[in-house]
Amino acid sequence: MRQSRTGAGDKPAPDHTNLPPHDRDNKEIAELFDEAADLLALHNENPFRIRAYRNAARSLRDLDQPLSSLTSDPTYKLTDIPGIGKDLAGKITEILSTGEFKLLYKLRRQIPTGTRDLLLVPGIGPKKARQLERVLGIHSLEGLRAATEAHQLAGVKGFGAKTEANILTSLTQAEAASGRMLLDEASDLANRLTSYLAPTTGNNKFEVAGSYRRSRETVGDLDLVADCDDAAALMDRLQNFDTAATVLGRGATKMSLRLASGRQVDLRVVPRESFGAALLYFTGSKSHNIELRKMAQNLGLKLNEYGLFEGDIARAGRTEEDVYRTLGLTWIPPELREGHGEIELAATGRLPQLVETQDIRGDLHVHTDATDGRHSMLEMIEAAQRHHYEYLAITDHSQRVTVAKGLDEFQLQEQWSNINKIQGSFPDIRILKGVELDILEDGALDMPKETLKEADWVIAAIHYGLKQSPQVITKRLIKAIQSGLVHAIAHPTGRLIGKRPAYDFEWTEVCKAAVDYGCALEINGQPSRLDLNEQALSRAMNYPVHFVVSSDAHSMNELNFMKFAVYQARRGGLAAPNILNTRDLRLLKSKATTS
Ligand code: DGT
Ligand code: CA
Ligand code: CA
Repeated sequence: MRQSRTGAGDKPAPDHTNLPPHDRDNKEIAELFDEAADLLALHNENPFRIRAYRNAARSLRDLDQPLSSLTSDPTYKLTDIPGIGKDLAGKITEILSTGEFKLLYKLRRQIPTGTRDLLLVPGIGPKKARQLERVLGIHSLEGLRAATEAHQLAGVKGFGAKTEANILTSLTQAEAASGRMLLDEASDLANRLTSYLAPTTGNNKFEVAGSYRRSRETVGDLDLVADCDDAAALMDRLQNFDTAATVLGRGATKMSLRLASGRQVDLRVVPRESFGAALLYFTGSKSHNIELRKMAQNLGLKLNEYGLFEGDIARAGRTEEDVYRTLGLTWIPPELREGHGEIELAATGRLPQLVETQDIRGDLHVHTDATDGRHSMLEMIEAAQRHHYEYLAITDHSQRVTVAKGLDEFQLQEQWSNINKIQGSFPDIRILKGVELDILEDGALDMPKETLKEADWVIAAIHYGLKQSPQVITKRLIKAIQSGLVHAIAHPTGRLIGKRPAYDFEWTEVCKAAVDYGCALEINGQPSRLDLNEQALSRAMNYPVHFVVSSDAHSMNELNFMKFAVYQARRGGLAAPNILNTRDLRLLKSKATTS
């Protein structure tokens, strides 16, 4: 067993035997260091730096004394641990004292989830993941499957036919485990479950927690948390939600169910006084929970799904607010609970005032049956009125998008004169004459300038030539922005979740042009797009650029997709003033160069 140093002079080594076992710390910090090493390697960082994190992780796992007790000895030096130099000792102190690890948050923000998912496949480490990304442009498990099935892997350096075959086998497993719901499916299921269970949950507390409550862009399973006098009755009812469901497990307070659709639902029933702590725990994320638990430990408290305890005495637990307050934090909105530095912001009162769905005054991206929408313009306007919007932009496709029956200038002008005619019948909502304008492969606009000058609202988008180089895409976007005729760029990265990676471009150049020309960037609420997503937002927010949130509705019902755009904006930390369509119509256009 490793001994604490007795230090200089007469000071005896402290007796750790009475301390609670904190040996979780060693393992958890080792895990964080391993993750940091993986992400640094994905970044192609200095190999020595990567190896330092890996060695340190191994050292911490081998250590047979809890770090927290070692550090409470003032004579002990972390640098005495093999493989821990000054820099890493500082990181350990940071994690132990603040519960945070800033470098890791930064790395997590910088690397898209899809790329990180590749590391879940056995046989693929950071080096291979980078190779796949560089040579074949693979950014997701889906992309990896397509390339593997097309036998493209065998030709890549470091991969042979055998590796390819192995990857194909392990992929199936990885995908089966990671079959995830898009937000509309998760939201429908959550709503159906909530109303189905309402007769049993009655006046008690009930909430859908997990990644769903955090509005992550995809959801693995639904986690229900209830406080209920009769747990068995609630479970019986849940079991009958879907008669073809399989019960994966059932105990006195928890149950897991696989629905006929293959989706999993977990239920946890807790006493009333624990509801807040349980909701907090099952909302996650895991990294957020780990940081909170560390904070609690630093205050001499213990946090779990039953409450925040001092010895055996509960200090908080009934509500989330109570728990956060007792830890010295303001309540943190679920969308921010990803372990990206939100706890520090909450501790210092610097959390942003996140935008809310009620702040949104109009939808600026909507299609009709003139192109690929399902409902007529009148139907879309009436539906928008039910959302109490003050304005609505009709933005059908321009001609280049032939698959969507895109409009030419004459058809567009006809639609606009139609808007002029009917506006009088809708005194409460202003209909904006708009278009979703294609940015052609050479950056030219898919509509004559003269026509565009008459538009109230032009959103421009790239639908073709998505595989062009980042330099070419950058030029296209900038050329469109510099035309001075474009109010916003729609779905700016073009990604489709699980189907198509984002195209890349020079963010600095595009964002600077957007700022200079008063062109906003869209956060698109289509569940398969959610574009910009939180990683993209954190890049774009380095510039004083404006955003719009849109539904991109292709039917009346899809106007509801606005909420998904708002959730992603919240995940990106956006406040109402960052978003143009929280504004009054007169203040809507941020354009500096045209009017
Ligand atoms: P998902 O379902 O994959 O989209 O993601 P989550 O975040 O809903 O994860 P899930 O369903 O596995 O667990 C729900 C929450 O429970 C999770 O966000 C945090 C909490 N939790 C689960 N496992 C652990 C754990 O090992 N440690 C800690 N601290 N929290 C956990
Ligand atoms: Ca979940
Ligand atoms: Ca779960």
